[in-house]
Amino acid sequence: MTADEKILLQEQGYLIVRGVMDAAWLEELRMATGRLLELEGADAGGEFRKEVGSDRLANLVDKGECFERLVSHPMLLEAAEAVLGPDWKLSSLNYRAALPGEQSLQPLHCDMGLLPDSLGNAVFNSIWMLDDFTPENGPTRFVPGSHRSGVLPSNGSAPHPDEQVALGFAGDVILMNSHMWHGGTANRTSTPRRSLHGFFVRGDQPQQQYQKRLLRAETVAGLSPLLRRVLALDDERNDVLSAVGSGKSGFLK
Ligand SMILES: O=C(O)CCC(=O)C(=O)O
Repeated sequence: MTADEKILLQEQGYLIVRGVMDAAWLEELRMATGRLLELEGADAGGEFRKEVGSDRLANLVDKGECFERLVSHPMLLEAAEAVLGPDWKLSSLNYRAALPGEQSLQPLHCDMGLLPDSLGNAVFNSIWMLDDFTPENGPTRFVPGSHRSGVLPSNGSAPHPDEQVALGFAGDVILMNSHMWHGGTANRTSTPRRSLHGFFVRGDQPQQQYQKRLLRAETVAGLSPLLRRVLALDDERNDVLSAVGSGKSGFLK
C-alpha cells in the first residue's frame, strides 16, 4: 500500500483496491464456496449465524487452502496493521451473498457494535468481491468518515443521506475501518452477489470465531508460521477472551 492509500483509509474509512484476485483464484474461490454451500446445506453459516436474504458460510480458514491464501495476503495484513496497529489478529473469514428477492436493507452498523476507544481502532474488515458490485445487485453501502463520529448509527435500517455504495469488479477488494457505518443493500437482480469478508480485530478483543477451537487438527498441522500469527493461535489472551465472549457482535460479522 502507498502512503496515500493509507491516508485515504484513515481519513475516509475505506479504500477499494482493484484487481487483487486474478481469474484463476476467483474461480477457485467461487467453486470452493459453491461446493461448501451445497455440502453444508441448512447448516451453512452455522459456526456464526444465518441471515434472512443472504447465503452465509463461516469458519472458512478451516475449509480450503484458497482461503488461507486470502487471510495471509500481504496487502490485507498491511491494511489491517494500518488501521489496528501491530496488535491485530483474524477474527473470522466468512462468505456472504446478497440474494435476489430480499428487499430490506441490512442495517448500517459498526462491526461488533464498537466505537474506537483509548487504544484506538478495534475493528478492520475487508470485502472480497467474487462478482461485480453494481448499483442493482446489492453492493455494500457505507457512510464515509463516520468512523470518526464517535457514535453508533441510530436508525441503521433507513437509507442515510450521506451514504455511498461501493461499486467494483469481481477481483476487487474493499478495505475498511469497520467502525465506519456500513451495511448491505437489496439485490434487485436475478443472481446472488457473492463476497468474502476477512475480518480482523485488535489483540485485546475476542475473535468472532475462536480459531483455536474451530480449526481441525489437520488444518492446524499444515499452517505456516505466518498463518499461525494471523490466526493468533499462540496468543494466550484468546483463551481467556474466548471464555468470556468469543463471537460477541453488535450486529453482523
Ligand atoms: O456484504 C455486504 O455488503 C456487507 C455485509 C455486512 O456488513 C455484514 O454482513 O455485516
